[in-house]
Amino acid sequence: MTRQPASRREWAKLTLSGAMATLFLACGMVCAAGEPAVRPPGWQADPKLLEELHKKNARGEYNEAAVPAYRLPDPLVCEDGSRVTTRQQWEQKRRDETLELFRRTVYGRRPERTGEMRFDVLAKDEKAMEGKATLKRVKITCTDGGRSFAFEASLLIPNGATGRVPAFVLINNREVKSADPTRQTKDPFWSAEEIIARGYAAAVFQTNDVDPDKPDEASRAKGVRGALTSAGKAGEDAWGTIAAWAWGASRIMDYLATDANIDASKVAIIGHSRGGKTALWAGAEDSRFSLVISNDSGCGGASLSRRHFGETIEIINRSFPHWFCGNFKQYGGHENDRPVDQHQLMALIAPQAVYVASADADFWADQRGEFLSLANASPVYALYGYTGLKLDEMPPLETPTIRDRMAYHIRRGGHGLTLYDWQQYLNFADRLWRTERP
Ligand code: GTR
Repeated sequence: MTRQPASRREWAKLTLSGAMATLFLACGMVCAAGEPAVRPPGWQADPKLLEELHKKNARGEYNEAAVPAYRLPDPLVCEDGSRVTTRQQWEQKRRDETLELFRRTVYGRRPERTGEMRFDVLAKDEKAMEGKATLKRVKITCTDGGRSFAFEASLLIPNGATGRVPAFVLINNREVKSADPTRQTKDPFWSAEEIIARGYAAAVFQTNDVDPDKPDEASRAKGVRGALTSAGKAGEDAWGTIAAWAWGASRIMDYLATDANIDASKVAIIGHSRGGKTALWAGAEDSRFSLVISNDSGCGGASLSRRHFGETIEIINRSFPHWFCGNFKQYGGHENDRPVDQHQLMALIAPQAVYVASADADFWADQRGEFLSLANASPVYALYGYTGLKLDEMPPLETPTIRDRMAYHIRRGGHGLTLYDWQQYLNFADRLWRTERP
């Protein structure tokens, strides 16, 4: 692939970022440069693909040279200006503050109590997947203060496994046939055969079953946000659909913890695109997920909004007003006013593992911003003794890079969840779950 020389403006920006990094490190101010000081090797945007976007007059910002110089909030600096240097300080102070900021200004608040849970196995097929797995259809009912909500999940468990097995939970934001539990339709979007072949269970739920993916009031009333009471205020910090879907993922985790075939200490939550945004928030809200996977999640997910590249906050709020809380609306065009950026969402997942993946042609999701976000969470992983990714370590195409509890890859092609993506996630899980540190 041809490499483009960095434009003068870009160099100026990067140098400015580097100078700022030194300055802020020196004076200990509450900010950090989000970008590496010099243009790193590794993945570079294909100029032909960018030109195509330009010709199509596609929505969104695609000029890397126009990315503004920005400062990220330092994940390790508390609201009172004090600096976190130990894992205890992070857990007792800054983590809670950060979680609260995301609840208040991005995703909104889920109900404070889980209520009473009930799990009904509606159907069981021990000869699913040509005899390789047992399929269970589970109804999950949650009741609190006389209000009740139920939805279904499906679970495929490998037959013949000795003991409890780890599980992958897919948040399916596509139609049912993209993640068909009966396996009459096999779509790589849910590579369930691969998951089972590795000895893991594969669970799935439909986002629409938990909360309809529509902005109108009638749709909202049909989902969990209509049934249960949010801890937040309507129009401000009441939960949006992403928070509702993430709540659904936690309820599946509740179920898995009761299933004698599942090792609940090894459960991965995975989603693509809006499902990827949801997976990250689910992992932040619920530290029982041992591995959190964001596939092409982009704006409001893995990518840094201060880069103002690809889909922006303004665009996403206009297209999907129901995904985030009301307070998030004020940051369209005002990214620098955000008290957090998305690297802090990844920091909230620490010390659990996080895998972020992008696609070469998926500029809408801002691949570089997704990588930089992950790398900027490294200081929090370092508190736990884990090596993270460095800002200049964005790898070339299809070269997965793994550091302790962090991993990243960018594959060929466009927006999607493919067999290649699944294989990398499974490789990482093999390593994570079988070679735990003592
Ligand atoms: C797009 C949206 C993205 C992404 C995607 C998807 O239209 O702008 O943020 O989430 O949908 O979920 O496929």
